[in-house]
Amino acid sequence: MTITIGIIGKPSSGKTTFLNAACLTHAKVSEIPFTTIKPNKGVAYVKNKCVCKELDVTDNPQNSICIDGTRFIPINLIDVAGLVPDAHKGKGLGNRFLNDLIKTDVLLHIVDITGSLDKSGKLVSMGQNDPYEDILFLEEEINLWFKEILEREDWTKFTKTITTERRKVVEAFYDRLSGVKITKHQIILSLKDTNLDGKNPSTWSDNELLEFVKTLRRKSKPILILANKIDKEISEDKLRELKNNYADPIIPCSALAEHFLRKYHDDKVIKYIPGSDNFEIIDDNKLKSEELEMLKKIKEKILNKYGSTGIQNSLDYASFTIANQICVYPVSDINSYSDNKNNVLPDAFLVEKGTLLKDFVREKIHSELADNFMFGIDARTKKRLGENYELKDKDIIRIVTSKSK
Ligand SMILES: Nc1nc2c(ncn2[C@@H]2O[C@H](COP(=O)(O)OP(=O)(O)OP(=O)(O)O)[C@@H](O)[C@H]2O)c(=O)[nH]1
Ligand SMILES: [Mg+2]
Repeated sequence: MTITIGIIGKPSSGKTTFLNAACLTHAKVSEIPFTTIKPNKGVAYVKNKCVCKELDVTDNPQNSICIDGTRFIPINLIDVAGLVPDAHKGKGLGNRFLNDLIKTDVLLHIVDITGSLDKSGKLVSMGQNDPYEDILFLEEEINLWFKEILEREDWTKFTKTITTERRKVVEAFYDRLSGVKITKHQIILSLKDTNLDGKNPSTWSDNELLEFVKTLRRKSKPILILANKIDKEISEDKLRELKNNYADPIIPCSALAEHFLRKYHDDKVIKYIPGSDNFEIIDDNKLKSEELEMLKKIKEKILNKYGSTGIQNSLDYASFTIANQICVYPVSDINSYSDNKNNVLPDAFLVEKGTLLKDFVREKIHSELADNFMFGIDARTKKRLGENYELKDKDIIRIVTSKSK
C-alpha cells in the first residue's frame, strides 16, 4: 500500500518519457501525438532521510532501498493518454481514459515549456504555444471529468433522495464516488468552502455544482505543474514568463536528461543518485565523444542551473508536501529494530499525516492484525502507544497484538 501519482498533459509533452525515466520502464515514446493509448504503470521511489544513521545501525531494507542514509520508498506512477481541449466533448481520445486516474493521490501535469507543440501535440514553431493556456485548459478538462463522475446520468434522481442534513449529504456523495480515492473529510471541507453546507443538492445551480466539484478535485487530486524539456535553449525565458502568470509552484524538469542519467547509471558507466546535482563518470572509455558532450551539457545546462533534473524533486514534493505523507518504520524487536527474520529496519511505509495507529495497522499492515491489535511501542522511547496515537514522521513502532509472542 502506497500512494499513486498520475501523469497528465497534452499529447507529446513527455509524460511517458517521465514515467520511463522515473521507473526505468520501456513504455513506447515518440514525437507522434497519442503514442500512449492504454495507461503505462511503473514503480518509482521517493526520498526520505533514513533513521539508520541516527540509530547507528546497518539496515537491511526489504520493501525499500537505502543509499548512503537516504531511504527510497516505492510509490506507483500511472501515465495516461494525452488530453486535448474539449476532451469532455469527445475531442482527441476523449476523457474517459481519465477513469484510470480515479485511484491517484496527486496529479503531475507535464507541460511542454518550450511552447513548440500546439494544444493537440502537433509541432509548431518554437515558443509559439503559451504554456499557461495549457495549464488552464488541462485543469478545466480534469474538473469536467470529475463533474461527470459525480453528476452521471441520474443526478436529478440522485439528489431527490438526499436531504440537507450534512451527514446524509456526505454519505450520499461518498457512496456515489465509491471507487474514487477521496475521503469524507474532503467532502465536508468542500461543502464548507463553497458555502453549500446545509443546502439541498437538488437546489444547487449548475455553477454551484461546478464550484463544489472544482474544490473537491483540488483537495482530492491536486495538480503539480512540471515545466518539462528544460534542456532546450528557449525554456529558461518561457519558464520565467510562465512564473509571472502562475503563482503556484512550478518544477522545472527534463525527463529526457533523467532518462539518460538513469540509463548510464544502470549500464554502470556513471554513478548517479536520482535527485542529485551531480554524477560521476566511472568509465569514460565506454562513452563516445558525443555522449560525453551530452553529459557535459546536462551538467552545465540543467544540474548546475536548476539543481537537479527535477524528476526526483517533483515526486518528493508531490508526495511529502502536497499529499502530506510521512514515513513510518514498523519493527518486531524494539531493541534491534528488526523484523522476526533479523532484517534491521525492513520496511518504510508512507502514511498520510494525521493517521492514527489503529488505522495504520488496519490499512497498511494487516487487517487480521488489526482484529487482535492491543497497542504499539515506540522503539526509541520504549513507551506504549494507544490506538489513537497520531503517527509522526520517522516513527519506529512495534505493533503488539493479543497473539504476539
Ligand atoms: N528535449 C526534450 N524532449 C523530450 C523531453 N521529454 C520528452 N521529450 C520528447 O518529447 C516527445 C514526446 O514524448 P512522450 O514521452 O512520448 O510524450 P507523451 O506525453 O507520453 O505523448 P503521448 O503519449 O502521445 O500523449 C519525444 O520525442 C520525447 O523524446 C525532455 O525533457 N526534453
Ligand atoms: Mg505517452
